[in-house]
Amino acid sequence: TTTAAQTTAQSPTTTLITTTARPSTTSTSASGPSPTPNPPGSDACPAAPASISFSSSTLPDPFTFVSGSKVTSLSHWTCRQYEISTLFQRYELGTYPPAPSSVTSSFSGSTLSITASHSGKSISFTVSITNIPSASGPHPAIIAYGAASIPVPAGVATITFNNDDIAAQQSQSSRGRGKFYDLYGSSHSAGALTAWAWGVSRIIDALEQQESSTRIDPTRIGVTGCSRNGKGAFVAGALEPRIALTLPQESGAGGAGCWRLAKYQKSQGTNVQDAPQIVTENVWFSRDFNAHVNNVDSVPFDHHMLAGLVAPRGLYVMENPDFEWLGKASTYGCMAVARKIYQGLGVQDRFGYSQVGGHNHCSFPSAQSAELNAFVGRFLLGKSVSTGVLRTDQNINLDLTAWSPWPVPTLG
Ligand code: MCU
Repeated sequence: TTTAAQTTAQSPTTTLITTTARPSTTSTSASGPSPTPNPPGSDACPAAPASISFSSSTLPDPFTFVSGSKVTSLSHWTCRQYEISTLFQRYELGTYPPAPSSVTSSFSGSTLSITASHSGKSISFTVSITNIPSASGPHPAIIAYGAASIPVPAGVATITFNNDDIAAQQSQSSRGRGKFYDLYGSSHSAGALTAWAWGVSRIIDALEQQESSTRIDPTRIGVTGCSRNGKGAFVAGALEPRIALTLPQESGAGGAGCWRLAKYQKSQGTNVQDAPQIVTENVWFSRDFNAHVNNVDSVPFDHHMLAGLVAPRGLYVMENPDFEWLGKASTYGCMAVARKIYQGLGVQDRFGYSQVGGHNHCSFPSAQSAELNAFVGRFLLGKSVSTGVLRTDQNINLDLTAWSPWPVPTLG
């Protein structure tokens, strides 16, 4: 008894729903693993110290709080994630604001319209939802910054997000420009990556309101973007726990790369983007990061811990070794160490890093298709397929034990 694929005609009617609050915790996807709320904002977690004196030339220990106390349980880890998120926002990303007082939405044709209000101001933006499967659903979707440059598998809708509309990224002159800053003020500390993550959160708020009209399941959402937008996708996955699968493509420095490893590569003569350069190019980070770029050893985290904020949710990082600027060793080393965090949580198979060359920047190589399909299959389509990869087609010369000289506890 097979059921013929059901064709549900898209209703042209517009639904308008208003909410004043959004749930702060994440829900479980139909058959994928349950994501943990992250960061939890739990009162039980110690606040990150206001003043921190830190120095480490190797990648900082994700399993030790700034206070020196050790993470020995999953609930400690949840608090440590809260601390790590606080530190990322304080040093590098700027403040990720809580949900605004009101978010309203409507869906018509393929356009999802979203209005967010805060302190008497409001902004509106739209995203398009395409390739919604004809069966009644609800269906998973991937939010693509700019436009998808990965092949989105069948059965998954694409939500196209014009992130530049929320925060501009045109050299230094675009600081504080875009709808996020219209709402929160042009001097808000958030850099563009954080402002875009806020936009993704509002898209998910709207999807929660519009599940019956869009037929998109808000608990099975992925996020992707390439290059600068890959940094954005990575940060969205780190800051928004309702994202089930994070797919950064060729994000390089400021995404999958670690600042300390880029500094080292540069000292070895590699033309890799590093922290002092990146803040002169664009407004991806908070202005507050400028004070730290010449002394990254004093930053109490590095980007292996950005992946640690995504954990235990699905993460598949794609990189391209052919462009020196992206830092093939700094992304490989950073993510190989990130995988130790997933390992400590007992979910190493939910982590993927794959570095494959022989293609243009942001042009997806078919050699990664099976891995991408497995991650999407498991975390968005609810298939029972195996995931988990750490792969490079290069010869990377890094002593990873020396770069991460801390023990990995067994938490999960
Ligand atoms: C890898 O992402 C960036 C990189 O950080 C920039 O330095 C360069 O200008 O642009 C890359 C990019 O976004 O390419 C589309």
